[in-house]
Amino acid sequence: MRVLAINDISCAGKCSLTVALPVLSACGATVDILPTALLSTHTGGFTGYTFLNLDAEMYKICDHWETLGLKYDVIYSGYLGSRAQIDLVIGLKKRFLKEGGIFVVDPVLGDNFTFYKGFDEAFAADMGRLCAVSDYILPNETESFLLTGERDFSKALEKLRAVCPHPVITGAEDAKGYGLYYFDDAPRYLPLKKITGNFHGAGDVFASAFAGCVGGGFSMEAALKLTADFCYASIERTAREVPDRRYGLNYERELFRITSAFREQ
Ligand code: PXL
Repeated sequence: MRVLAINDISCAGKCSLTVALPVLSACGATVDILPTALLSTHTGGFTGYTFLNLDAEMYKICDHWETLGLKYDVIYSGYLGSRAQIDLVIGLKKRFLKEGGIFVVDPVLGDNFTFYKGFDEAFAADMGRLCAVSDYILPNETESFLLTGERDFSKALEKLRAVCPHPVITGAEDAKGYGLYYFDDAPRYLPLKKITGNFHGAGDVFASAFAGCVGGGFSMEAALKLTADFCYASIERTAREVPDRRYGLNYERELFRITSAFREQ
């Protein structure tokens, strides 16, 4: 399986591409990367971080790849550095996704019911257009709200499903408890255990593992269960081992869950 991971490089604080590469590799993928921006850290909870937008370089990289005839089984996109990049990524499906390949979009926009720094309503509307050309989308509860205007997850899932065949709303907390709302061939709910706290980078660990599992041949349900187990174990370990939660998940020693599932597949 050959995967293209489109995301930023946050040099410190595990998230985005520094997470996507090892996690997708554990799924047995050969991973190429298209970096969207270069930051000293991610933007959540840090001040004074550096940010270099890579718009111009992305166009050049893609033009070169076209001369090589590169094609991917899976394209997975996460944090995008500008609205212009959204149109570029929409175009990549046609240019680089194999016939029958899978396009997974994590519409990174915000958390805790606020936008991440640099994002706004216009960005969310453009992200909606990217969701509309994808096979799987993985909004968290905040992003689900920003994309649909719905706080009720069943209604939000219905709206997302009108746009994309397989939406997953992650980290959804409501009267039912905590879990995933998703649509495979019908609307479904997967209850999960919750560990209290704000764990930066958890969404990227989740999206990378899910893209690798579903791209690697697991059913949507099996991919979500395996991904959720891996994330839970990583978050539990992080809660024990990492005092400063801005630096991301200690997922490394939990990767065996993924590699062993692929060995048994
Ligand atoms: O984990 C999402 C993410 C990715 N990349 C950057 C971010 C964030 C969230 O804050 O700032 C640069």
